[in-house]
Amino acid sequence: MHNEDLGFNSLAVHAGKGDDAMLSAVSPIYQTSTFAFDDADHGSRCFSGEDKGYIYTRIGNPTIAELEEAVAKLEHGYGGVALSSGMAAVNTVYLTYLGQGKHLVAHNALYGPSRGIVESLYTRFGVTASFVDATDPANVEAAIRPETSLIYLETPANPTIGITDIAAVAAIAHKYGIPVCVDNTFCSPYLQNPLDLGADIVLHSMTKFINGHADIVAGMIVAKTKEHYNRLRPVMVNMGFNMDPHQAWLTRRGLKTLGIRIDRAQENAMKVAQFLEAHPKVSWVLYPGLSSHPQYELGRQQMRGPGAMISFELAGGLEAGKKMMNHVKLSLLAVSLGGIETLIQHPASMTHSKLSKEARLSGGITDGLIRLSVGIEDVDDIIADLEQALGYA
Ligand code: LCS
Repeated sequence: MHNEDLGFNSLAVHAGKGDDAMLSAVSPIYQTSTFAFDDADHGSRCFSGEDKGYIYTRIGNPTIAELEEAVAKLEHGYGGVALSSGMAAVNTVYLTYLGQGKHLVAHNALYGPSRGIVESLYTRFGVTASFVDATDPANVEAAIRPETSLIYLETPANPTIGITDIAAVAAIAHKYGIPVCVDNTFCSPYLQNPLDLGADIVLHSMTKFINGHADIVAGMIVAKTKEHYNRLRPVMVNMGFNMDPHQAWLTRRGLKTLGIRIDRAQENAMKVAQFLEAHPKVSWVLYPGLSSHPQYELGRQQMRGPGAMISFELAGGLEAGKKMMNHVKLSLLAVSLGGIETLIQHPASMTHSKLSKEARLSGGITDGLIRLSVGIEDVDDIIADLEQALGYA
């Protein structure tokens, strides 16, 4: 089978199958921590890299490798590095490119801990950071310093749904020789391929759309080149940020239906966004599929679809929002996103609560902002649920 000739959904189902004894098993799992060598010389050849044999699961495992290869193919990258969580992926990128005296330029609205860990931990090790509104690429250029060693974006951003022009930022970064990493969690490779737009590294919380079933936590980094891959992979291995084979097996299963799940969820999200925008109790809605989104045109160029994430605020602000969230019946009041269930949450008191209010507001995360991850239920049921909950707001 030549993977090069296959479409997205065919690759999502088949890519990454290794050439080994269990190939005839459609969905094998190697739940093992270690691998026996044929003899001592074989062992030493595996360690030197002369032989491609597996050694130890923290270093590599066929079930994990299948997932790494599949996501790397879907992201059009050189290689994938699977990790125990999305935060392990974020930290592997930070640890690889940041260090004493180095400077990070990042978008000002990121998943809370992706920004928080820089401000609370990396600064202790001599890293400095500028969080800027990267939806205007000129702000990124203005923040670059001689010691800037990484530009880090999330687009669309969690939870503001702001869209950054990846190609424009990559062109600026590469003038200065700085690598660009894009957190592609909100789109997944089904809707956006940052490496094709000039990014050097793409990462995912696979806890979200890629797995999609709210049953595991997982992360992935895909490097565009062998050089970046060879820098990133040892950090994962030696920090012990590795994935477990069972986690990889479940994620590989979830990946198989990524395309059809997103097709359904974003079809639902479009109708939900239109419903919210027309509702008298809603003051604003941000969704890449609505022409009211400030980067609507950029989203249409850069993304293959608007996705399933919506942010909105009620005219009654936070208090009204809480009443609404307390009365949903079908949707779940829960963090996380990108799964088959519709989830609603309040970033200022939940996912982004560890950031200072100043940091939240600088990124546009207002106290009244509510985030909705639209699932694959029947859209009439989702809208009826939100409508009855809005009745309490
Ligand atoms: N990047 C983004 C954009 C995320 O939304 C998250 C988690 C992460 C990285 C970290 O991934 P994890 O370690 O959780 O797999 N976002 C969450 C959220 O919005 N609610 O709960 C988790």
